[in-house]
Amino acid sequence: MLDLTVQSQEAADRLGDGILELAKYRETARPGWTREVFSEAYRESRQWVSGRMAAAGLEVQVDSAGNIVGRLAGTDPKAPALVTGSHTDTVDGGGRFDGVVGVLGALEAVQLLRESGQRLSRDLLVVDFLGEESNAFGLSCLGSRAIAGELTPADFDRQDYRGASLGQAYRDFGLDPAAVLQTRWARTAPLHAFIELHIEQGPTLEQRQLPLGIVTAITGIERLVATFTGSPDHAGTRPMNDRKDAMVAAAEAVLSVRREGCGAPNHGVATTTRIESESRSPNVVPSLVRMTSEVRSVDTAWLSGVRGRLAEEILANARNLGVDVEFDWTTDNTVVHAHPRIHDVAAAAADAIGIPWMPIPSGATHDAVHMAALAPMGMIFVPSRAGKSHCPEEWTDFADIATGVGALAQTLTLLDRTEPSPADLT
Ligand code: HGY
Ligand code: MN
Ligand code: MN
Repeated sequence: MLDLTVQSQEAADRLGDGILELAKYRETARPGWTREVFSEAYRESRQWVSGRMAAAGLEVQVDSAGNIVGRLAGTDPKAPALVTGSHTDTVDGGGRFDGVVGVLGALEAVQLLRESGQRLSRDLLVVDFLGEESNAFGLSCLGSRAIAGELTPADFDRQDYRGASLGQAYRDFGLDPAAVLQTRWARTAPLHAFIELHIEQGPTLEQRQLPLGIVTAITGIERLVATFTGSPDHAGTRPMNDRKDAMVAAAEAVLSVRREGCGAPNHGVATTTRIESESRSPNVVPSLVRMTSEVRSVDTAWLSGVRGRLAEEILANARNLGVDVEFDWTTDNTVVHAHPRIHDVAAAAADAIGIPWMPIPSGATHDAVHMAALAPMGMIFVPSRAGKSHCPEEWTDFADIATGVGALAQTLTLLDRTEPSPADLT
């Protein structure tokens, strides 16, 4: 067994330098580290990522869906490829590690394999997936959905709050929606496995003082945009018992969403991230209010009942206020389980190089959800300081990332040698 643990301070420093270098590409008018999909900062950062992949000795190309793909040739070009990677776009006001650790960490794993004289038999593809974060068009994981063939022409008609379409955003970014739809990495060229290194984005590994998590399942997400329609009135003259106040109905709905998340039997969360009133005047009873919420769980059965439970409670409360409600639900993704074989190989890899680990569900979604449609999938987590993520406080020690890189490199080495099980080919 090759000892691939990344103990060298030099590797940790190289990783850290890269992470801090990439962090310089951000929208300076926004808080934290903001590098949203289709933004200029994102466009410029992708030049840097491509250069970093080339410097790592990969053949780099951008596929027609905008994914940056670096290829490390294996000794057997006929063998189905291994794939790893993540994303480098951020949320608004985000951090420096979400997704970045999986892209730069993969490049460090390539370096580690090279330094250990290890040549994979299979090609290794390192992918920086386009637009993993959910965006104003309400569709996350744009690049990995395209690869998995999950995007539809209707998706490009989705509009942001200003009425601009996703298709136009792609065109403005230099990508042709028609070509994006053709990108799917068809099953005819089967992939051997997909493994993604990522920060945990939660507090568990740090609380348990463990350097590594091996993901068991990735949460499903139900997204809701609820539109409350009441009646506009003069805020100073309409009596309180005779109003159809859309804002009050929405406020009650926010608490219904929160109670739903707090009542989940297993891992379950529910968040309302936006309330918008059409009226701009401070002296008008709100008549049109839009609420954006999401509910997540790795418990498929509980999550499947969310729409009915919330609609019933929100409708009843709104009707008591004389307010109508329309629900626009989207399943961002269903619960996806890591492939048992990939989970076990990652566990064996961690054991082989003496890294303690725990099995862990992912409350965040990832490109791995969509890559699971193309190949047996697994994920490796490294700790997040204080469990903070999607905010400027997001931090993971470089030495912890280097440990995750060692586990990734070892996992890739073991996967390279394992044959697919019959279940993989169904
Ligand atoms: O929303 C998520 O879970 C991921 O960070 N895109
Ligand atoms: Mn991420
Ligand atoms: Mn994220």
